[in-house]
Amino acid sequence: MVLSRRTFSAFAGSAALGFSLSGSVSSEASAAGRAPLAPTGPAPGPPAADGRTHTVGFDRYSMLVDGKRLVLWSGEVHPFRLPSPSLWRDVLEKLRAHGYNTISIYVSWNYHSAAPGSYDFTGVRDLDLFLRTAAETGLYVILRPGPYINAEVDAGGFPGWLTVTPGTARTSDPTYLKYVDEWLTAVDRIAARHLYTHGGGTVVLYQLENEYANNVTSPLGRDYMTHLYAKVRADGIDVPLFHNDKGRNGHWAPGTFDTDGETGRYLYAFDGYPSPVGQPPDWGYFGIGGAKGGSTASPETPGFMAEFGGGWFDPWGGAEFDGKGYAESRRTRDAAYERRFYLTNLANGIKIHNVYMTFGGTSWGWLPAPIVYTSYDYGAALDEARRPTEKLIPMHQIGQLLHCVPDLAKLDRAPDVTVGDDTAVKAYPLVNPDTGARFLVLRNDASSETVVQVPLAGSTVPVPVPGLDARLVATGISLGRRTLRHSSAQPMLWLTAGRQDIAVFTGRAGEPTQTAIECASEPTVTVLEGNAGHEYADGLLRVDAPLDGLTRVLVEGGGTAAPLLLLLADDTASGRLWRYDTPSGPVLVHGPELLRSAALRGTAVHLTGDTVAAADLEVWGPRGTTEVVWNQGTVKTRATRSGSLRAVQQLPGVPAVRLPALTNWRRSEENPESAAGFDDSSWRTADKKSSFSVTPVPAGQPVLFADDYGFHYGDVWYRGHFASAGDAESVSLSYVTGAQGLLMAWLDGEPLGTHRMPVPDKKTVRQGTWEATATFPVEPGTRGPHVLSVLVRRMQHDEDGAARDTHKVARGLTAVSFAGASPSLAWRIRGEGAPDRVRGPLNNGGLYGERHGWHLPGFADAGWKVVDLPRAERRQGVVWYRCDFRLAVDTGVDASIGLTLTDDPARAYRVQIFLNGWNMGQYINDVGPQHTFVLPNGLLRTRGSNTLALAVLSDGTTPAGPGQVRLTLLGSAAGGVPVAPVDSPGPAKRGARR
Ligand code: IPT
Repeated sequence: MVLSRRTFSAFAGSAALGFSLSGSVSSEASAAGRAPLAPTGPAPGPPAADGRTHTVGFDRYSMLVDGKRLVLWSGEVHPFRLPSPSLWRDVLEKLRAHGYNTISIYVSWNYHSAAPGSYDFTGVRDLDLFLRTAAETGLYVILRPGPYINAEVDAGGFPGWLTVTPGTARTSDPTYLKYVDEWLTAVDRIAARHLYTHGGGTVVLYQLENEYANNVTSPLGRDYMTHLYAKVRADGIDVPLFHNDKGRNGHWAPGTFDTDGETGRYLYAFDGYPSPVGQPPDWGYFGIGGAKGGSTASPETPGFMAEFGGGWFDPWGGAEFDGKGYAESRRTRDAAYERRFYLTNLANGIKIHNVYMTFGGTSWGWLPAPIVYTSYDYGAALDEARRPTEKLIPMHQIGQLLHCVPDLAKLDRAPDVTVGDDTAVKAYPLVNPDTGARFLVLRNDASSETVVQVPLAGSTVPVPVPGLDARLVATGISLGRRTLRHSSAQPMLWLTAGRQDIAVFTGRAGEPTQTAIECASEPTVTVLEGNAGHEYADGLLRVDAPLDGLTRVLVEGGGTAAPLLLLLADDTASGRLWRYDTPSGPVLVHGPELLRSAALRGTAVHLTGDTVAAADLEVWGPRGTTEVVWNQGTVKTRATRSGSLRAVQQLPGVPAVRLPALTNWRRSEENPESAAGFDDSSWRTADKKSSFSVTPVPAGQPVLFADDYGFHYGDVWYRGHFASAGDAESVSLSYVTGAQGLLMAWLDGEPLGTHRMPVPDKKTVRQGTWEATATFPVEPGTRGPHVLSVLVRRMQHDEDGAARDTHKVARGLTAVSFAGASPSLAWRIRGEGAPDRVRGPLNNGGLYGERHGWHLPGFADAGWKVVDLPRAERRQGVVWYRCDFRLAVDTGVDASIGLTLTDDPARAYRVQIFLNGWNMGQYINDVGPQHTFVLPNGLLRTRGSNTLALAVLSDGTTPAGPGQVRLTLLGSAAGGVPVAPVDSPGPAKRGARR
């Protein structure tokens, strides 16, 4: 694309002052090298639970915190998908370091409530601790407690017990509202303590409901939303509230329902998950991209994307990513996707931007909705094993920029820049009306790099825009005590360290850059590192340099007393630059994989962080800093011409982590429930006549839906007793599950067979409920009595995205009939025991082994038979394998360890994986695609002994494993956070009913 002088002057001509992309110095202020008008003040520093009162408001441009503009640059993280509270800090520190200033969290009702009136916020469910950790990390919080959350969790977050209550959920039904109030009271009691308005924490926004697209105009919906609003306010939540519209529909925009007479304290937000293929959509904020949404729907509130896709989820069988799993999600939504789509969002006026997910984590236990498997990695910027990926780099670049350049918090669209139509580059010109700072987002929708020729200062500046990527260029922004005229590279940050200002610009390695800085007179320029040319003319210093690592140019004099260190960083080098704000001023660190914290004590700067490979360490700190301490060890440094302290020797990388082989397995068979003589007299009788399920009860049959008998999670057993089978030829069992559910049946202890729901394909993948009737031939002996035993793996409740009570679709058996006879059956049912008090309601289903503690550490398995893996046995039913192993990971090493299962993919079996009693998820050998299960430290004793228990369910049609079972090192770093062991009681303390 070539911007002609004529077309570009439209843009330049409207410059409020100072800067002109056409290159002519358009005002005296700029010619004199005077700094542009300051925005409303620097962006507020990192928030803390500081005990002070704060105002949290907004206008149509942005949030206003204590009257200062703030762009919320947020990542979605789910505490319930990382069941090890110590690691919350690890994830949050990684996000903060990479430029995020906010996190957004769901709170999942089902995770905290095993029964009506019971709300548990202890241990891995400690919301208070999570919010405290976020505040300590300096992150704002967007809180999203539902009551409905979707989120690919069981029943969209509704507790199992809610499926058996009357009334329609997600409406103004009084029974539903009564339970909603219970939940909100419990969450809000904690949330209210963490509001930024009172300095108790850093919660600044609170979401009502989730993508509620039904009943938008009916009282059922309006009264419901009105109720939620009033309830949350009554609970003392005084930060702005909002709802996330499913798309740009204008649903639940301010004024569409009664917000208790309040105005100006409720925001409009919407979600977007555009296809990564094709052009990023415009959001209408500036009147482009459609009539609805953005400022059209809500002109007085800032552009707010409550969720914008940072990846996507994958169903059982891996249909979404052609079986390639989350690596493919990350490949199709890579770093360039993030830069290209998110800069487009900013260019469309979005000022509250949340990426769903930024750390996806694990849907452990029975948390996953039927459409997803255990891993919720999502292809997010931080992977399931907590390892930073390349996707964090553009987020880091943009996040730092938003912090350092507050002009970006108030943008108007500048007159259009015409770009030639022979090119795929789209240009979004933007201006801050107060400061005159200008920005141009250049987006390349073609796959190969284009160089945009931008005429600047009498010459043409080539701005390279890589294929399927974007670049933000700025003019007229402050770099401390100097002003940027232009750069072809993207500004990333500036700060004042000691005497000097430091400014960082970024782009791709190898690309040429041109940067022009206003200088009243000719400065002294020293190229300290890298290749760079420079010249001074007409009040401008121009530096030309190809990007290669970190190029350093020192600018001294030129009418400004303070030196400016110009750092030109390629993407990789920019990912090794860390800004950290301390009470004595900002610190800039270059070199290590991660900087977690910086603190000044006397003349020493104390740093904590991670290394993987050996790394340089260089620190720019406030004046008087002479010593550097890294992870408690003093580092020998020398002062550099760059004004930094640089370690004389590299920091060591991470030592090797050795993992043991898993040996000495013990084996025990179960499913006594299938035997004719099993005593089920303590089981519940299944004889109900009616149900609140949305699945009809078949005429003439008892209710067999498991939820109606209090069994909501995992496997459920049925035993149907009958006196005589007469001339029965076959039995038909109708059942309902989520995707990949199955049923196994036995008659009088003899296997009848297994029925499995089909593997979802691209078409059926979104389908929640799976219904089938399995018919098995029977040859009952003439002599009764008989017993039909059935095991159903339910695979969780549907979500309720459309607000049609689909979480109340039945799970388990629905109807049973015989051909050739009509015996009358008396049913007993048995599912999970009382919830594990520590591990929570979603940890266990109703397998015999689970009911008897076979999954727990310390369970007496001495009598079990010692066996070697792999196994290959043909059997319908359940077999358990247990093994203990010890780890001795060095202290100071953060190892991410997974459990990997592999076998011949033709073998039909699945495995529930228990680590120290915690249900780490489900492996389905012949479906996949997941083979590696992350074992989070804390649950995993990295220095000590651990117990693995595998509950193997096999259908008898093929030999069944386990095959190979081994520990996998997913990543490691020297550093990390201190990890406290998560309580993992054995049978004695468990307190569960057998
Ligand atoms: C949107 C939900 O709000 C969120 O909970 C999650 O389910 C996400 O999608 C997908 O992972 S729903 C929208 C994509 C229709």
